[in-house]
Amino acid sequence: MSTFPSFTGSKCEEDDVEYNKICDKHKHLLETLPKGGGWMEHHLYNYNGFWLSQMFLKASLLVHTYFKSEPTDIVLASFMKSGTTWLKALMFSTLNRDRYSFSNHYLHNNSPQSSIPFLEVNTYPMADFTTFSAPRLYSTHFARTLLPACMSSCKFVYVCRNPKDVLVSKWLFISKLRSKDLPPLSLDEAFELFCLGVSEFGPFWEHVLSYWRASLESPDKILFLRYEELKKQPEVVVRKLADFMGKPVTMEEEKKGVVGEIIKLCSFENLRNLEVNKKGADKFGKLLEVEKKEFFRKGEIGDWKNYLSEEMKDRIDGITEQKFQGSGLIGFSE
Ligand code: PAP
Repeated sequence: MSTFPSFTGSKCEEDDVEYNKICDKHKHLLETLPKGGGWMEHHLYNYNGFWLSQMFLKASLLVHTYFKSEPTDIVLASFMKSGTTWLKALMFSTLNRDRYSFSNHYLHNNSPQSSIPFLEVNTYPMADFTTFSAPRLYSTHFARTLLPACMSSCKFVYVCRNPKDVLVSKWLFISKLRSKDLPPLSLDEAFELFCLGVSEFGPFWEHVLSYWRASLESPDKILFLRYEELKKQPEVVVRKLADFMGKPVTMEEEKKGVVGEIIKLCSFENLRNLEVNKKGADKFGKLLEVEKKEFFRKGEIGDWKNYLSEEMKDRIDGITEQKFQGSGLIGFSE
């Protein structure tokens, strides 16, 4: 059964030769990598085909150096604003369903973000993931090809979402986090950057394809989900998750309505209205703090219709069709 990570803090940055080498490499990369317009900060940096902020570029180097995966790990992977918070709650409560009662649950007093930590924000000192009992659960926004080779033996749950909803959700979210030293980012500017692929952890399409291709190669290792499918058929997806995580729903649990309890606990309305998710902030490493309420905005399919013009819709749909062509991946019609 999964438990929580601890942070050893045993290494001192100044004395750590290896860490200092990474800092030098990071500095060199910041000076030499192609730059693009940042959403939250001045710039993003194109590293091995993906756009990362300074902080996550360094995190990538640290993960490659320090992180040791276990074959039993289950990793939640997603592009930003694709349903990570929801999946964190669902995966945590599905895997740990013997541990908490639905009337007095961990998620009643703790945010979903705290239930499954991000790999890339726990990099130095590296979260001591070894104190997890198997299977360990953690999440990442990194594309599949940016992860260290050791992680190819892990299981992944990937959730993707209509890029038009992702764009709108991300623009509204980032507008609140954007550096106060920068002028506000207009929707037109965000749209242009998104279409060019210049978006934290993106391009969106290459991100999705990195996991899609891996899921075709190893369907038993990667469960590929869609936010829209989860909205429409949550029972089907929760059963799939339980099977995939090696804890199928039993006949007895079916009779007790356990699947329905998990869905109710993790529903947008329930999570958003919990006191714990209304106040305070989630901390992501040393540098990033986000008001918990920002993770619960509308939680709907198709809210992009309230923001994007017909022309914008056509352009994103065109890019999606072109990028996904021949991949076997069906686009997002809604
Ligand atoms: P992250 O990338 O910052 O971790 P992520 O959780 O992936 O964010 O996405 C947030 C979106 O999921 C928000 O979408 P919206 O802006 O279109 O509303 C948020 O409202 C939605 N969301 C959060 N929790 C749930 C939930 N339980 N059910 C459905 N949608 C949810």
